[in-house]
Amino acid sequence: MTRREISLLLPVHNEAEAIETVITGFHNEVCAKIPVEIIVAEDGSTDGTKEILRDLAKKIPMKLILGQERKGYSKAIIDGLSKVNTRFVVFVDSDGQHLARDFWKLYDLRDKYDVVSGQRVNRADGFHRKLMSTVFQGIARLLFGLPKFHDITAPYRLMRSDVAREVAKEFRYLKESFWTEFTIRACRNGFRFLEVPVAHRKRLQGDTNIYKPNKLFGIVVSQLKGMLMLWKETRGRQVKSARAQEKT
Ligand SMILES: Nc1nc2c(ncn2[C@@H]2O[C@H](COP(=O)(O)OP(=O)(O)OP(=O)(O)O)[C@@H](O)[C@H]2O)c(=O)[nH]1
Ligand SMILES: [Mg+2]
Repeated sequence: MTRREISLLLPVHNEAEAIETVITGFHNEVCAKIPVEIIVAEDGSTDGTKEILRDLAKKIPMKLILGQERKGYSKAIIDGLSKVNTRFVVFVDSDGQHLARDFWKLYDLRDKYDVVSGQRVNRADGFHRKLMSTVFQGIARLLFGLPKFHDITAPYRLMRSDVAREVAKEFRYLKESFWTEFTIRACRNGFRFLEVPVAHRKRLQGDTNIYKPNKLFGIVVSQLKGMLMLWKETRGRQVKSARAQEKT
């Protein structure tokens, strides 16, 4: 493989303590072996992350998207996706919770499924986070008739870029849980998933940027409302049956 066929898209917000280690880790583990384009979707950082990224970009080739205002995870992912021009894209958080070496578990299955999703085994999150995920996973399954998922919100995923774009352009409601809405819509659009176990550890430094304890109640309410709106929108619309794999 000479031409780049894969992009690695990292959303970044206030990750000054971790970002250099994480990007260097992926660069050494993956970019040293296959040509991968690193795309960094950063916005709203106030802790020196932008400066670290600008310096790092002098040593490691990457596309940098820097924004002054915080966009939120979902918008950052969607904007980052607009810069992808490779056949496949891998999404991964930039806080060091995932291992670069697990990339190969996803990569090896890239031609066999539409979406290969890194199922977090021994998820290194607090009880309330795991409980929230389990409950929302159950609700999503009931409301949308999804197949059984172990980790519907998994943020480490590989897929064809056309699949990512097709589904992401429909995204509307679950701003605090992009991957839940993505998974629901992708299943309804007939895309085939495989979950692959990957490691998960505590973030390298700092604290969650999204599920802050004082925001949890608001997030739960907005997620429930979002699920309901998504259900209303999709109710009565036929689910597409699994599509044949697209040939190149
Ligand atoms: N560009 C961008 N990235 C974001 C934003 N919010 C979060 N992120 C990134 O998205 C990833 C997930 O956010 P986290 O705060 O780690 O959320 P989490 O993994 O659910 O929480 P922890 O378990 O505490 O790590 C991290 O890499 C963040 O830097 C945002 O508004 N914009
Ligand atoms: Mg995290």
